[in-house]
Amino acid sequence: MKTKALIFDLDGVIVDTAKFHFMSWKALSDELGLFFDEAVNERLKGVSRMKSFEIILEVNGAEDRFSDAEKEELIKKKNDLYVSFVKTLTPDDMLPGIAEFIERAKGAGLKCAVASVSKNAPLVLSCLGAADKFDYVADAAKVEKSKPAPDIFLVCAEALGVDPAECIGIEDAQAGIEAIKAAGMFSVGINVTVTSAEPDIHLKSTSELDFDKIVF
Ligand code: B16
Ligand code: MG
Repeated sequence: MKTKALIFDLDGVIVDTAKFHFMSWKALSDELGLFFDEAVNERLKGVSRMKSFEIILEVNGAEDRFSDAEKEELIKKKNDLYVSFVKTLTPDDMLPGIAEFIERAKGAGLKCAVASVSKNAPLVLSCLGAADKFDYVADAAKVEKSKPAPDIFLVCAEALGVDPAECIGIEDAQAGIEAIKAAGMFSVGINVTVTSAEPDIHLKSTSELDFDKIVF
């Protein structure tokens, strides 16, 4: 394959915002008397905001405790706190090696896109000073089927005008690896907790992203 595009997940690949998600869900859970720990947080990686709250409710056997309107209000509260943490991000918070890897890819003429299910992706990228590094950022609000469905990766490939078979997807979540594979792309995993499909290449950290070994 001659790679023409790289499609990056955001949280866990470009920046570590999982800690902010954890602190925000923990604050909401404590307020509501719900159990929430790191293991539950791990299950929320790559999962949409509402689905994440539903997983927390399910873990607590509290699926029917809130109406849909109440759930919307509660996830808004969680998001307001999360956004206040995101606003503290600076360019120094990009994960190790990522900025260099993207520069190298762009220098080699590859297109780069972001396939994040986060509705805060544009804000996160702007706080990192990284918005202009990408040719396309998918709008999570407009992609109906979330990861593990391939849709968000396919939307990126289409927007870039590149065949999915000529794309490499980079992800830290199992749901994301499944999405990349279902899209027919080559997958690179970053410290994925593998419970099903293995990524084609699995690295422990973004600092191991070596352009010459990964892009072919
Ligand atoms: P938001 P990714 C995902 O981002 C996170 O991994 C996941 O934990 C979070 O619930 C989701 O974004 C939604 O984020 O509440 O900001 O819309 O890994 O797909 O970049
Ligand atoms: Mg992620």
